[in-house]
Amino acid sequence: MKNWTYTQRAVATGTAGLLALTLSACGGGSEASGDGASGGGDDVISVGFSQVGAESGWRAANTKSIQESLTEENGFALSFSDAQQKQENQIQAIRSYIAQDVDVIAFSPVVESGWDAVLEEAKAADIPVILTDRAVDSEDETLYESFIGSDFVAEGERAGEWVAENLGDQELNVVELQGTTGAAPAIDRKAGFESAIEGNENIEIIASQTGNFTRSEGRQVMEGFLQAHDDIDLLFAHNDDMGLGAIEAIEAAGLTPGEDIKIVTIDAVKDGMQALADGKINYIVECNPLLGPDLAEITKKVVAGEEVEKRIVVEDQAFDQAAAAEALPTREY
Ligand code: GZL
Repeated sequence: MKNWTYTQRAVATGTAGLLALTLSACGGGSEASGDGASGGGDDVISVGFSQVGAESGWRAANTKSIQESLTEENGFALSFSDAQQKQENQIQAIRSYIAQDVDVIAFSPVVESGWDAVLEEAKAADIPVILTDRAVDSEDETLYESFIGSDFVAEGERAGEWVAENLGDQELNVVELQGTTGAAPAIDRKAGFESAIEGNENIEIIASQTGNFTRSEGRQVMEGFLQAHDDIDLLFAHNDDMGLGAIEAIEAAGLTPGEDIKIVTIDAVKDGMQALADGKINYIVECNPLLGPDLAEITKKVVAGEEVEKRIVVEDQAFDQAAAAEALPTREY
């Protein structure tokens, strides 16, 4: 597939709308022969994807959605790498995709900051970048074509609103398991939750610490919370997996999750929804991981020089215990 230069690609701008330019291929683009990329003819789009890792049930569902959407049958040659939650591994993977001269680079940035240099290198190589799932805090929005993902602030607000509406009429000591330090979902979910409970003097966050979005670290941190506090009323966990790890710690302490300590989480993956239906979690705000189809569509539009939206926010639902029992049989993830 030919590579397109930035100046020759239609660019959607906030004010001027689509800057429609005469689009023409910039000459022979090299076929990506990236490791893992299955080759293909001229009409195959080579994509290098750097994934955060395999830290949670959400991530596994997200990876599956991307790999099932960017298939050879659908016109793609996908190179996929797992960064094991390390930014340096993602930067290295992006640089290798630049060296392979892929048509498009896509990635889910493990943290918000520290991307400008490598994104400048992709821009200098005329390789468009698409962000999925998590955002970057780069000032220069020309460094990427589009962001596809959820509104994490809204997810945190929705969790906080449920707590305020259902439990806010009495003193409520909250402990918080934050996601990965510096990650957009961790920063934004915390901000959203705090804004929703602001002004309710009954609700106090008495401890807050990262569990890095993993079940094992969620359990370890919850063990520490339980040792330090004997008056915990509710756990707010930034994802189901940390909440599930915390349930193990709560039960090991002889307490009943969902009753002695209420639990609110975000994601709505199958294991979380099962715990919700079983009464061990009280409320879950969904974060839809099925971003593969949108990524495939946006990638084809970018390569074709068509206008793409700068930010594509996917729809999220929320579930209480009754809704979880009803939804479980048909959940895709
Ligand atoms: C959210 C995603 C988060 C999930 C976690 O879009 O980045 O990362 O909430 C996952 O489960 O680890």
